[in-house]
Amino acid sequence: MTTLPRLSDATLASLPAGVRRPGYDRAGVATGIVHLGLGAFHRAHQAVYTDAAIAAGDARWGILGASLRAADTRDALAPQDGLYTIAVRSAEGEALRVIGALRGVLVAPEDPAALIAAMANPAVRIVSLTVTEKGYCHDPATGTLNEEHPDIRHDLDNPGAPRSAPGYVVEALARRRAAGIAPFTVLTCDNLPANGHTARRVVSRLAALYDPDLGRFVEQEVAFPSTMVDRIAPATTDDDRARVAAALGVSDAWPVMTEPFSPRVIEDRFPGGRPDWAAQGAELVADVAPFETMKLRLLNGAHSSLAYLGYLAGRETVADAMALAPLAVHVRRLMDEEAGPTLSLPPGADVEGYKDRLIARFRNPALRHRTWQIAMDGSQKLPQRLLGTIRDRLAAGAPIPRLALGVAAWMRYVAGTDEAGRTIDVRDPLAADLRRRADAAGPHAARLAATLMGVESIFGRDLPGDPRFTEPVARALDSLLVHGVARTLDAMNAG
Ligand code: CS2
Repeated sequence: MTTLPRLSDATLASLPAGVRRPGYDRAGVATGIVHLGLGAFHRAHQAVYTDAAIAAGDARWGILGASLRAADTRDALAPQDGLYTIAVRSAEGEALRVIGALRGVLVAPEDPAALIAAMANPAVRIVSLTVTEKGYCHDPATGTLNEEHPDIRHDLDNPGAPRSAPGYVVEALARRRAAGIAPFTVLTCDNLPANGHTARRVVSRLAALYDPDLGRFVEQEVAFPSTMVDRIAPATTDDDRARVAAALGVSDAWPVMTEPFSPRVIEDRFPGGRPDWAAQGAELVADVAPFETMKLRLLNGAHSSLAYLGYLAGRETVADAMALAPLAVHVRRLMDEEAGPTLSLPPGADVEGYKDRLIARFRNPALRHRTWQIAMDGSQKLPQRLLGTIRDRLAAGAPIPRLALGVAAWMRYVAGTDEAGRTIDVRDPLAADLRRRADAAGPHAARLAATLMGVESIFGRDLPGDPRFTEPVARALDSLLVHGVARTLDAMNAG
């Protein structure tokens, strides 16, 4: 790509003066955290907070990252001594900062034993995860371990060489227990409902399948604090790489693009200690649940709605989708009229301010967050982003037209063709099943809605039998199929 030297410890000193960099001796930093799933979300968020905590003087918390599938992150970052840039982008411009918290990167399938050994090291006090929703191998509708999941079947037969994130966590906890080493805290940062509880349920069930005693140990002795971690970090493009290299004067194979905003609310349950994230601006609280629900229902619920409706209407990015005026109106009213009223935040929490900021964040012209990226894995996302909200609304006897439209747009999307007749590259663990169902139903709204609602791992058993849900979804889907996104929104906004 370029003949510039590579970003590394050796070239750090040559960076332009305006670029913030690790202001500490990296060689003196110990590994206190193992992180599974080294994507942009982690590198834009927890690693940044931890970098600041190390810079403030606590050298116990270097991060060893592990990729559970591909080698690409390791291949990019190993020649850079684990250094990478975050580009904080907004209409005002771009601020670059080099993060030094990452002490190394492992590729789990290359050497599963090495990752387990690292996790079993007594100096490691926290194992954190951003493995995306599907990485928990759970049933999204119930939040329980999917015992038929191929990776879980594999891990039960090969506990010493697992494939799944829960498999690694269980095996490492078992090793520590056998060696008399206190367990690490399991810190999930994924967008799951009650994420700490869900992680505990999944991991302790897998442990119990290995050995009931181990299951009880995990259930009772291991801390799984819940978190609300929030920062939009779209996939990096080659243009981003070129721009960052030009600004740095050295090349970075994998810089992370992100936004100025990065709230982090964490339940303060870390028996083995934690970095002083609070001094870096994180909120440590006794109960994260209300904040998590707020984020999942307002940010992620709106994001998925924008992704499906925007993609179908030919909008490439979230900012492009927000530029479609009726879609921007819809998203705001979805938050104000349907999702917002289901939330119960502690006194003093500024929900109105959060919604206002969300609209501004979605409009950020510099981020280029693709609707296609957010549309991925909808089968794993719908339950906590739209369906939980729908259940609460129905229980309160309240209407759900805008939530139902989001579900219908997902149905229209997974059927595989956009409004211009182009094939959609649907990425989802259930894509093949969804496609088969859609093909069998044809472009007939009631049939298409009924067959897709029959996927129990998404919709559960209750919703497909409730006409207060099925009717508005089928109506919205019919309108999307017959009139398209723009006219459907116009009609809804006029109501
Ligand atoms: C997005 C999230 O890709 C998606 O599904 O909705 O990754 C979102 O950007 C983050 O949760 C923001 O904190």
